[in-house]
Amino acid sequence: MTVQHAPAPELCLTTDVYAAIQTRDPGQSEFHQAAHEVLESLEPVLARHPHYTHHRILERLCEPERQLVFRVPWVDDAGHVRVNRGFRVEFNSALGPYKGGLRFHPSVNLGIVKFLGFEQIFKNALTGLPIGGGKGGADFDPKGRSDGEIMRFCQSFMTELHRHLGEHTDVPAGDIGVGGREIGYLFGQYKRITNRYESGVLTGKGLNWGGSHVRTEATGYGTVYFVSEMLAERGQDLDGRQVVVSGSGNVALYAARKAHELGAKVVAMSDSDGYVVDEHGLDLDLIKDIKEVRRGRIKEYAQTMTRARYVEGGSVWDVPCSVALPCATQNELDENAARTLLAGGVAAVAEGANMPTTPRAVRLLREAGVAFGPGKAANAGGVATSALEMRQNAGRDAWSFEVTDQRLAAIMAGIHTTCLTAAEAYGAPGDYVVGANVAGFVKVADTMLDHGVI
Ligand code: NDP
Ligand code: 2IT
Repeated sequence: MTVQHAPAPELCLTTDVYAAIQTRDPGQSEFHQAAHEVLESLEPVLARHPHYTHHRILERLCEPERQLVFRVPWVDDAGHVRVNRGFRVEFNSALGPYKGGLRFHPSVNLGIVKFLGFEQIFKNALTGLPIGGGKGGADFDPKGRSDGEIMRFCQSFMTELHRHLGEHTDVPAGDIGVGGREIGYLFGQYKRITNRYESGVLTGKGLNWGGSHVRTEATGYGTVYFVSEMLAERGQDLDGRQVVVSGSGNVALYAARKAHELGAKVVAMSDSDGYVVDEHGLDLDLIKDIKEVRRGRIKEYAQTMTRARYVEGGSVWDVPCSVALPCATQNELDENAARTLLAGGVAAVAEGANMPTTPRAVRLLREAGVAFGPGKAANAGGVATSALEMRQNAGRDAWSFEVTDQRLAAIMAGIHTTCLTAAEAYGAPGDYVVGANVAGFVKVADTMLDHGVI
């Protein structure tokens, strides 16, 4: 069906939409940044397809379908009542149920959740799987909290959030500060309140109770599969390359692992306190034990491995490398870091984290001809494997590690091709930023047109 509309009263180009966002949501700087990056890629698309403008697709895309902000009261081990703020931004459900992680970190606010939810719309579209975009979390700091405190917090969080979730409605997963332990407590509470064993309501579950093989590894592995695709495009590979990974959480650990498996040497990793350098290549089992099992700090690596060096504070990007994988948090790789990386001869940068590279740093790297994989494409393996988990849950099925890993690798290769094809079609050959933004947008926008004005 074709809906006939009079031409829009004035042509709303991306700058007008951006100005409106700034006026309407002042102070949401991360959301502004994420929206700006997408909008500036879309000028040629809008010029070629004026119907997107007539139907106000940009304005609709930039306004979440629903935003939830709620109180999360809980009791700490000393018996004191604590109150945190919880969020869920259900951004866009054109392609499927809202899908995206939960972040527990003291920095979380509505602007951060909106930036993450906005990115998620396009990332999820790129996977080719039927998932819409959303994100959530709380300004809760899990650091130093006991298991009991984490459990009570998760239970209180889910007591409010459960009414908005469902396998066909909204399906959260993990993000910073939310891993397998937290997903377990959240799932337990959802099951208890609803009296439903609804496996598909959360992803990142344990293997005994509906989780998928490879979901734990998927974001990091997928990022490195994407790097391999970018390098292969240039007739190169990862073998023998020096790699630096920021962060030492879920994404960082498995990005480092896969880079190592493909013949690279991972020489530095970090956490929010500092970084470790090991010129012989980091012992990744030791890092995993410190961070994943002991929930310790990265400096403990240098205490055990005396050949390594720990640098308190500072920037992990000071360590020369040919492949840089920012896998910690937003805006952690700035202009200065980009200059240092370029001086050290960096060949590829892929964002395992969401928006870790500042706009100026992205520009410097792209202008210098570095293979730059934006998060929407490079870290899409996590949510893609979440969608594979949902598929297994829906079919009451469980695939092997090998089968799931092959599907992940195929999805990452598909995203790589999709980005290059879209970039070529819109006059920016080889530019993965333009390619990811345009390809993700067109799929969501065309679907929104099909669904009418909602
Ligand atoms: P984790 O909580 O497992 O690890 C986060 C890591 O980043 C830790 O090493 C942490 O250090 C560091 N970090 C977090 N915040 C800051 C900060 N403000 N400054 C410096 N370092 C910081 O999270 P994930 O590995 O899951 O997530 C990392 C990134 O990847 C995030 O951007 C997330 O949105 C993104 N992502 C995650 C996916 C997933 O499946 N988990 C999927 C796609 C993207 P410390 O311990 O000191 O806080
Ligand atoms: O940023 C992300 O893509 C995630 N945190 C994973 C989301 C998911 O639903 O698996």
